[in-house]
Amino acid sequence: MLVLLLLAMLTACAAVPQDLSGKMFTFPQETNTAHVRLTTSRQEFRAVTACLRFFTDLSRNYGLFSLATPSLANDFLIFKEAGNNETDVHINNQKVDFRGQNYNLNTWHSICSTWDSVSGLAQLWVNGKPSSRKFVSSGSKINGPIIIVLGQEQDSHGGGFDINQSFVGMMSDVHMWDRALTPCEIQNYMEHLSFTSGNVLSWRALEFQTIGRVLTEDKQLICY
Ligand SMILES: *[C@@H]1O[C@H](CO)[C@@H](O)[C@H](O)[C@H]1NC(C)=O
Ligand SMILES: *[C@@H]1O[C@H](CO)[C@@H](O)[C@H](O)[C@H]1NC(C)=O
Ligand SMILES: [Ca+2]
Repeated sequence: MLVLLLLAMLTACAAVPQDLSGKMFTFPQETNTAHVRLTTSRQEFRAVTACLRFFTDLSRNYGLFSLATPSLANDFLIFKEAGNNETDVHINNQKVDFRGQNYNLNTWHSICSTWDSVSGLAQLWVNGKPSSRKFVSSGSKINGPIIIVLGQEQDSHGGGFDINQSFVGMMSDVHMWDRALTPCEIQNYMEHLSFTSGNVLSWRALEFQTIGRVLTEDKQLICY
């Protein structure tokens, strides 16, 4: 009974939104278990934008943002390929690749991906630079129950993690919207100017649960 009560309390705690301004998630170890699960009540999307900032020294491939539904493990996925020149965006298990947006190791990067089902186009923004707008999937929607995971790439709904696709490093400022942001809004995010928080996921009111060794730490700022 006590255990049940404790479990209920822990679950309740996990659901309380936290303001993570000035914080980051640290993924300090290569595992096939450690991850963060993000919770939202929104379950149906005809358009999305997801933005986050990350820091890593990985040159192998890894997942940056993994949204799965029971039938589609890659219903919305941002996936970095090995080497440094290709990042894939998957929608409804369809993949499109964006090339030539290489980013250096050991420095913070801002990344956003947009998609809308009317045009079917996805676009990837890296450090203020847009990609070509490319077709990935149209006329469909992302339909929950959704599970959103940071730190691992889902090959099944909430699982199927591969240690060789795990993320090691830090992540911050994760936001998600149910529409494609305008280029101006994306620039504002990337340049740390004022922007409207995500209405699906907001770093300023994030409902999340960490599993395994993931730390919530103060973002390290450079002193002048
Ligand atoms: C990535 O592109 C750069 C030039 O932008 C090139 O020098 C490098 O070889 C490419 N790396 C890979 C792994 O393709
Ligand atoms: C991960 O990569 C290492 C080194 O390339 C390899 O030895 C190992 O078998 C891989 N593990 C999985 C689960 O694929
Ligand atoms: Ca995988």
